[in-house]
Amino acid sequence: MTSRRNFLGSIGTMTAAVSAATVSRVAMAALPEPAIQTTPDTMPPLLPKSGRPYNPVVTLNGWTLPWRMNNGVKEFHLVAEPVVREMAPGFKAHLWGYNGQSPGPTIEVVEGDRVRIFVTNKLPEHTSVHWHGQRLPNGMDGVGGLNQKAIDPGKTFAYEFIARRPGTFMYHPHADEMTQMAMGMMGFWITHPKARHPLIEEVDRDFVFLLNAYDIDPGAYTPKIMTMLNFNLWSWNSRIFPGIDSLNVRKNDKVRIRMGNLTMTNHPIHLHGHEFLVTGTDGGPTPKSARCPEVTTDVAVGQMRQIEFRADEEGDWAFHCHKSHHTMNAMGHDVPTLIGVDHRGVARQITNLIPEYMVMSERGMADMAEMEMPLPDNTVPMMTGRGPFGSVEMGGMFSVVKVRKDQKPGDYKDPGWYKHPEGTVAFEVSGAIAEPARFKSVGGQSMPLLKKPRKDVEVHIRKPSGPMQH
Ligand SMILES: [Cu+2]
Repeated sequence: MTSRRNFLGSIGTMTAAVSAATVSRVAMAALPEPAIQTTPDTMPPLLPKSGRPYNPVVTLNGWTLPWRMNNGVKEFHLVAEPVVREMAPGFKAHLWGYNGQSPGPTIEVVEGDRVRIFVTNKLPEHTSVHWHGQRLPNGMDGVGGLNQKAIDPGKTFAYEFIARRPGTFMYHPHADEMTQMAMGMMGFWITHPKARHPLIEEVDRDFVFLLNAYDIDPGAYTPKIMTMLNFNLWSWNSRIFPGIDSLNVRKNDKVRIRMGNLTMTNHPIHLHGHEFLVTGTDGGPTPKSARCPEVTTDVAVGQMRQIEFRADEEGDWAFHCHKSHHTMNAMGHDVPTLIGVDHRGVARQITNLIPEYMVMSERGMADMAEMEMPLPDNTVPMMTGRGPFGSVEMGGMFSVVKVRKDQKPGDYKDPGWYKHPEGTVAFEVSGAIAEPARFKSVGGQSMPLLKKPRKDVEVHIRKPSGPMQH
């Protein structure tokens, strides 16, 4: 009964709505049947069948949770449960999530909607749900122990509030948080504006995804939950390249992409070929005077960013985290750099003992992506993805924005590779190369050393080696 009082209290002056919102305890007991998703594919936008109209979002490799209207209240049913998530073709992880997948489904509502979310706990331990960024009664904020009793296994709790502020939000547990987020429990939340909003533009395409990270040893199925920094899988919506779908748009579409970061480090997200504006965060729409053109925006831990741009350049444009080790998949962290080391003799000796042995990285690491070395079961190569010109040599947080003039409005299907107009692809040049002019003088610094070292020092760059502090 406490939660009912909170809900009615939060409605405040909406007296007329109170009676409509009053549901008998019998009706409360009849939970909406939970929708379960069985595939990791990007689902088409869920057009609202009831309630106020809005332009729905598209969740990258995800889906939106259907709801039912119950006496003017939008009712959703989340089921917290262990799931098997395909992170890339051929690689399945045993995670925790909601309604069959990790992350959970996107929840879409409209500003002013009265919302009731049932949360059923099918995990082996207690949980709770925190509605990140929302204005709501304190007892609905979902911090286990602080705002509510945690939801024990087998129990169902209801959260009720009014979606007061339009914007970009997320949800995640606030009970044994480190374990439950390391296992993949999180989801996106959009509150659409109820009318034209001076700071929220209408767009043609609106994509959403969460940045998340896992530590799963090659060949294993379950993330290590005690990892604090050295995660080895950098994912968008629990998918890693080449498992992340492309963002397919029509030329001249106005495109919005919303991202939230639930990893333990920041991610500078970079788009090729276009400039974008950061138009909002989980704090709300960004004032127009504070928007400046960018091609990279950093999404810090626990932050959300929404970017907008006019997709006016046709092509296949890379879209990725700019930390180069976040566009790689699982690898050992202790790989020494062997660039420039000739180890043919050593390789021949080892090959006598282990026939599949291959030396990595004497010319860099691109060889690995091209050769696709034999791997343990259930993992993906560190760098892979076949493009029209060869291996893309990427992994992790990488996808492609595909801009096509013949992509139909509302069509999100992959149009295939871009066909470059004649003469617009970088090309090989043959013939003799002139000796470059080089500066002869060394140094030139304004403050010369008092005493020069007797011998010049030359260093070799060794990267990557040793643990990476992300
Ligand atoms: Cu990153």
